Amino acid sequence: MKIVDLRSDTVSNPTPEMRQAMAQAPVGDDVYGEDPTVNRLQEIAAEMLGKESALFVPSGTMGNLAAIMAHCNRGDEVILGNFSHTFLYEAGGYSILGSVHPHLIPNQSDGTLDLDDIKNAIRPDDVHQPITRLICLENTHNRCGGVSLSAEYTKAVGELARKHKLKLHMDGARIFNAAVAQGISAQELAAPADSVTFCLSKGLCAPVGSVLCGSQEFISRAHRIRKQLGGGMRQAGIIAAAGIIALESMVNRLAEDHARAKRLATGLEGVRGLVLDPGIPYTNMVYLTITANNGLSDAQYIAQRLAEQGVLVGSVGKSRFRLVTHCWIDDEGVDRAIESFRKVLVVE
Ligand code: TLP
Repeated sequence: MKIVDLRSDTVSNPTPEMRQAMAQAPVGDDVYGEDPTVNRLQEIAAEMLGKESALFVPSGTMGNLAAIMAHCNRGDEVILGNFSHTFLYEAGGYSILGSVHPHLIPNQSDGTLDLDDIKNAIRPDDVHQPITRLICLENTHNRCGGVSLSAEYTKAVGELARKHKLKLHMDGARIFNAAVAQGISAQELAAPADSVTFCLSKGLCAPVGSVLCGSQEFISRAHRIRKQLGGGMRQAGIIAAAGIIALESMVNRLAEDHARAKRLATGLEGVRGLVLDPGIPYTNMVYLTITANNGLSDAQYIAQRLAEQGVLVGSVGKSRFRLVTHCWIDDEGVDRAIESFRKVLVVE
């Protein structure tokens, strides 16, 4: 049985073109800065994000962690959303390894942080309080439904940050989804941020890796931190080669994933007991809530029943699902997912 894996875009396998490029990649020791393929990937990434410099890191988690540690000193504070991936799903690395204190403010349903909430969270110069150093945004916003933040909004946060001498980091794990959805460049979306992390290993299909971009001086600090975190990789050109293909030929096709997410959402909206939450998807994520249906309301149980039919979905909490489209999900996969939900929820 062919598996339709909608748990995440992280499950997307590398394309045949990537495997070929990986096999043929010229390599060297990247800890010495001598891997030509890594160096090329970093140059392309910096240019696409409009930053001076870039650093290849093993994961989005390490990219965000290295960024926070490079911006903050021990005991400083970072302002971030209560639904941000960095707060929810990165194992508290910035607190444990960076000794950085989180100041949480609510994420609005559109993934933004309210400008007044940010202002109110900035600490006065008071010996009792930590020093505010950094603001983090996420684009697209995962837990808020894959919504994308606009360049105008990010600019307003950037201006606020500069006014208060703070830095702005963007977790842009899926910034190319945001760019494609809005029809603008990733560079424009990232322009107001001092640093941005993006992932090659999600919708762009590379097997491993993320890139942290920023000023030369910031990246040289992050480089040392990557070493401290054990992220210095040797002949990493083998994986960077796939990252180059990801940037050169996988960005524009993200529009197909967005169209399929809409098709999936529209189909599932018609299944009794399922409610789109927050609504028709903006990018490649479909979030749904199950309202009690024939006594069935346990998302994990339903996910198991779907898995028996070869359809894998993510469950979020007790009664919510996340389905993510990616390069290996075709129209047939979308239709099978809709049909399987219908069988489990309507027929059972
Ligand atoms: N997100 C994963 C899970 O960890 C939830 C997923 O399946 O979506 N920022 C954002 C916005 C992310 O969604 C993720 C991964 C990361 C950072 C971390 O990237 P990795 O997994 O490469 O460390």
